[in-house]
Amino acid sequence: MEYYAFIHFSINTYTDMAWGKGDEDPKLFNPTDLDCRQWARICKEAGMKGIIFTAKHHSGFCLWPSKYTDYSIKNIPWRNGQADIVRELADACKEYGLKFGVYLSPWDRNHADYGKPAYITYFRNQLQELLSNYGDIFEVWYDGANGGSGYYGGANETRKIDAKTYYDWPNTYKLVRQLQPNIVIWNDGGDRADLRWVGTEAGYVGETNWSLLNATGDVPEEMLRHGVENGDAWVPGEVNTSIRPEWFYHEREDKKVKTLPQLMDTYYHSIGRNGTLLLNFPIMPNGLIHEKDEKVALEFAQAVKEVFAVNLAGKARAEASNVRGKRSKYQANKAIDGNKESYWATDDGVNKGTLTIHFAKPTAFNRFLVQEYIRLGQRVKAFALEAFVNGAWKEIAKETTIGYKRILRFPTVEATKLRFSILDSKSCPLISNIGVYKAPQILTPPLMMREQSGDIRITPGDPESEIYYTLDGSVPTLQSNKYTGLIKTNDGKVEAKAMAYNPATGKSSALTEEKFDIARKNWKVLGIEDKNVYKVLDGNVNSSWHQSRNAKMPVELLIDLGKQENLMGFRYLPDQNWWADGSIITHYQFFVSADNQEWKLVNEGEFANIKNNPFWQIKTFTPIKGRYIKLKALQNTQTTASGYAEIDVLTE
Ligand code: FUL
Repeated sequence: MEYYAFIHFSINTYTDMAWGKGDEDPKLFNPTDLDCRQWARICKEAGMKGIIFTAKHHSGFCLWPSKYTDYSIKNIPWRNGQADIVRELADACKEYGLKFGVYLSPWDRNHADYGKPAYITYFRNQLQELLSNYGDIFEVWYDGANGGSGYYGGANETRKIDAKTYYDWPNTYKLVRQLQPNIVIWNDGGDRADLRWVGTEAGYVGETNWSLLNATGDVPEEMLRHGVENGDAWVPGEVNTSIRPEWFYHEREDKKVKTLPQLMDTYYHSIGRNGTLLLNFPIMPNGLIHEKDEKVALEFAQAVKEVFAVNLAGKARAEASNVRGKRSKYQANKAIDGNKESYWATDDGVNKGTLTIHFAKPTAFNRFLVQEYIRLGQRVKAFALEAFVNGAWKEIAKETTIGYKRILRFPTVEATKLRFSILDSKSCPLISNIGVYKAPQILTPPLMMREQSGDIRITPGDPESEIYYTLDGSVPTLQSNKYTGLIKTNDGKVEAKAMAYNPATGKSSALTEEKFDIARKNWKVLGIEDKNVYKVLDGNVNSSWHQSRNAKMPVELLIDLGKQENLMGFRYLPDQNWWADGSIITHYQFFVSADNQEWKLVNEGEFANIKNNPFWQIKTFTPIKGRYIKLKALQNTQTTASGYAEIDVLTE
């Protein structure tokens, strides 16, 4: 399956939220132009093999007319309550030759019984509906977000559950397998299923990636990311990520759709690391996928096709240090014959070996693809790659696992021979496929940041490229300013645009666009001695600061803006390396003051799904004049040490 789609659509599409609370008015749901065939067409053209659909997200709102609840599309004016989107999508998938899967959130912020045993019956009844009435379901996705505040039938309270025991997964799995014997069950790791979460929604799995876990015991982040070398349960990793920063549609993200280079990175960091890729499309309120998402998804498919169009090893000669029983069935060329069912194998007990590819003439390449014959298990623990350049072997890479598929990227080399060495393996290695490719260069859009001084720094993603930029909102061309170092600005707002250009190929990158608000030049963080606190104002998204571990919640960050401003919102970026150290604020209050004496609460609430998706949180409020701001963290993902990468304001 390698590559398939997630589709996020629910009641919160209409409230601009990441998670519905469960009390949203169902009448809001009104996809005037709904067209599931558009979704299926795009996924098909994008080279995806199936679609997993959010039949019910955390809000509890059902996109099929479930018998077991009133909180569904059967009770809304749209199409007189006669629609069934699960059915429409299942039919569209059939038409386009795609597999169909469902996401059913265990956490239900609408249901009165959530947290009680009765809810488990409800949940299973819903599974029964979804897995019985819509044909073959290839995957069921449960989601690990569990318990918290919600509407819960009007109780409006916080409900905690013990995720290990509450859902009684073993019995639910039995039911699932009975209803859909060929299904793949996804789980976040806690209860072993068929596929595991990789511990992040950022679009990557570990470079070392075993498709194994232990059948019992806890599954910490580390194991989600890398699997377990000697695990006894086959649970490969699935990399789930969205084509935009968030899972649901938000108009403000129309300019934040991932770029082709970002998606290519995701490809190499998921499919290229023995994972599958589940890429999400958010559906707009009108019921369609946005044209920008479509465009880049199709470009992505085309770019992947171009990279892997010609296997340069295909016409080469392969030679191996050892061949199992010296039989032609297992000889070296079985790895380059284009047939995944045949493989190169060594004798029992020979867990090391080399396979050398001799090119007919000096050949330039920058990608290496290798696959194990996975039906007989994942075996290789370490391997290296060398190229024969100017009469000598030059090491290109030294890596660990391979698994179903491993792809390496490296700067172009021209060589007459390529040596693939297995340095260690659990038992004799079985290599079913090797590919050598010359990928065309894709220019990465440059990174742009505004330092606390107000100066703008632009960093290219590719050392061979030049950068051109504008500060007036126009699209940069080769006639625009060429970036040579920090750009001085006045202290006001700046709309900056930049692109990278490669003079060798004449190609340019996608555009980077940033709207910077006022400069933070004269801002002072009050009441904190630690100078590192200024990392929250330095514009560098990768640097961060944390409140002391001993500080008890709530904690505050108080900033003097230096002068009065017309404030209308704030932005918070959590520590981007939160699992290493920091803690992310989930519930907050934001205050403004003219004099640091009298404070006004201007905004409060939740940064929904921020832990899994730690992007910029943007909150707006009724405009107010003020010189001092205070972000009060009420709750965070850990109990201590609130972490901040950046704090910024929005002004009128
Ligand atoms: C998360 C959810 O909380 C998000 O809203 C989204 O559905 C994502 C796929 O999983 O845990």
